[in-house]
Amino acid sequence: MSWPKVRQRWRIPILIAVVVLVVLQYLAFSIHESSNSGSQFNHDLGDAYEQDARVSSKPGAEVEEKVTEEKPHTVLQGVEGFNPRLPKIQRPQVDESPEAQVVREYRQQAVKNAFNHTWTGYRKYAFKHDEVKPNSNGTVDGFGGWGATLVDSLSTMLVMGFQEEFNEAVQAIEGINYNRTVNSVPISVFETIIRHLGGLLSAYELSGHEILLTKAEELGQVLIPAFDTPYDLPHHWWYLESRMSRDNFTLIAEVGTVQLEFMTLSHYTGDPQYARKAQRITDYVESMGIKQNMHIPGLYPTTMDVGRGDFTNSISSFGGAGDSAFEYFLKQYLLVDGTVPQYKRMYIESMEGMRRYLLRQLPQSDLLYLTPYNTVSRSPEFVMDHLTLLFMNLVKKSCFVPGMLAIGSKLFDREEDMLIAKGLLETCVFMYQSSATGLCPERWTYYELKTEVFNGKTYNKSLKEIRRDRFLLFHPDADEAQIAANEAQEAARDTIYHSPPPGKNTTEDIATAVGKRPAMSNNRRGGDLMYLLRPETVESLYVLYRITGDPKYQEYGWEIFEAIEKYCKTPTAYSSIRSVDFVPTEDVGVDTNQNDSMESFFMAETLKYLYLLFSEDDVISLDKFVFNTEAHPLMRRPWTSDSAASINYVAPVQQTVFTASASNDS
Ligand code: DMJ
Repeated sequence: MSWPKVRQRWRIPILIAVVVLVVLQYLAFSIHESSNSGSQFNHDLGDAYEQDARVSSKPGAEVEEKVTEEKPHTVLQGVEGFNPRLPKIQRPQVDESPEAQVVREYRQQAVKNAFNHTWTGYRKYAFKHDEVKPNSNGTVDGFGGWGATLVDSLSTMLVMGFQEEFNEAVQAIEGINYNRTVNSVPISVFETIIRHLGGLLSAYELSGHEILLTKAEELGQVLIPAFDTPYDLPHHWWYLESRMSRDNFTLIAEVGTVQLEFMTLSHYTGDPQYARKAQRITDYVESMGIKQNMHIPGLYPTTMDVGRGDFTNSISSFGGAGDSAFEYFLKQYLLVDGTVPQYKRMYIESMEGMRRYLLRQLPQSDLLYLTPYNTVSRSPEFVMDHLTLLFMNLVKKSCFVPGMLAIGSKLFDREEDMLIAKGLLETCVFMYQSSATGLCPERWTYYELKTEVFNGKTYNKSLKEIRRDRFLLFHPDADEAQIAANEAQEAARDTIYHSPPPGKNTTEDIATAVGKRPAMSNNRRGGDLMYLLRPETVESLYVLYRITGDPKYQEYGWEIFEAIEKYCKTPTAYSSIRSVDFVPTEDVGVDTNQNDSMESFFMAETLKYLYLLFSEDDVISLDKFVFNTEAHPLMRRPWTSDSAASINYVAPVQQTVFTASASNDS
């Protein structure tokens, strides 16, 4: 048989076979692409995606692989396929016993019910206003009147799975006019950025609703003139309509808490001006390290003049006025996936300063404190009030620090920071547990004139030890039998919580289960006794739980939630309270101690962190998200050092459908 003849005979069949093969291959490729959600994004992952494939074959990666195999990836698990270049933050996932799961889910549902209750009240009485007044059902418009609660609640709704409520909220948000305030009062640039801009961007990422990005950009453009100062430092108060401020005053927390939001806004809009502005501020703040009033490296003082570009006091604090600036050094580093060494440098310098000068402990005690510090006189801050000389004001806002330190400890392998984080968190929890209501005062003061520098000992004890210590605090002469009786009582309470009766109302359970706590004697504590529904301690509890897996953090969180339910709940929502040491009796209702006020961070932060404390570990994992300071999760992703300021940057995630795992069943 001659070759040319064979060729002739098979030419057409071979041609058909080739065409069929090409078509089949094309079809297979298309199916693979379309089944891969966020496929566009996965292309853009480039090297990082390959690295992900390499890393996932290492020991320890099986856990994550198991999770993605068992259930479909949802947006609450972050950018699909992203594996950070930085060390892992969360502990490896472990199996949960069926009993533990029942308790966890029961508690999670209780928190979800609390959100539902609050949203229903806000929607009914104050929809589109900044806040609802939870006792009188009035409204408050202190943040421009653009619906601070509405916007601040968005990401919590998505995390908890309130899809219908979310859709309604988005429709309302479309009508916000960010070019005018409702009452021509000045806005706080800081609050607008963390609540509105952070809220819109996070919800955009989690839902893909374009209107949220449009609104975020509208707001960004309105805010940019507030940064038109010689060194790009933003004004504190800003008259939006007249584009001016009444003075040059600002705080380090306000200057240092725009970066996450502005970098994310540039990323999604492709407009680099926001990220560039944020970076110029960071560069300038770092350059002030050698300027006047900056006496200790990393301990940036709290107040600033945006015209002169200098510090106007010498007090450094991790409480209000300083707090989130330090938090953002670390979080910027996370957002850019460790590609900008400057953020790490600034964070570590500040932590070294804090460790050396601000961290104190009570004599003969393991309780750690952070105190505001005068960097010129080199002394912890004394605060004079009309009663006494107060020492060691532990402002409750500092309770975000344990979470920050714990994350930093994992990222930078700083073991001692983890010890300090655990110790400080015990102090924060102690502030709750030692009040009559189980809630934390706004400001906690210890009447002692002597303190010690941190000596390496911390109050990092087991739940059993903590309970024993608490009992002894109020019953110093108790014998072993009484201590054992207390233990039995605590165990009985645990049984109630750990065996939720099906169908029973959570609030009723809690009301009968929580007994009256004894008040702490007056020479131990003073200060501002209000509880403002603040989130910082539960934020740190969530972080420490996700990192260590120690169930005591869930127990602490649950106790705090119970106390909120018992003393803060109103028929409409939840209210801050006047005194954490006042326990209303039966003849005076709980409302006598309530303030008729609920800031939007209760829904944005407090309830979200409590919910996540009782979620599965892969829901908003710390390895996939970074929270802005208002608890709005932003997705971590591959990053190049100039990417925020470049329009040719990783394309936005192509998720347009909300796929939260939780359903709205409350
Ligand atoms: C929130 O608005 C933010 O967490 C901010 O950083 C500090 N204050 C409140 C909550 O206490």
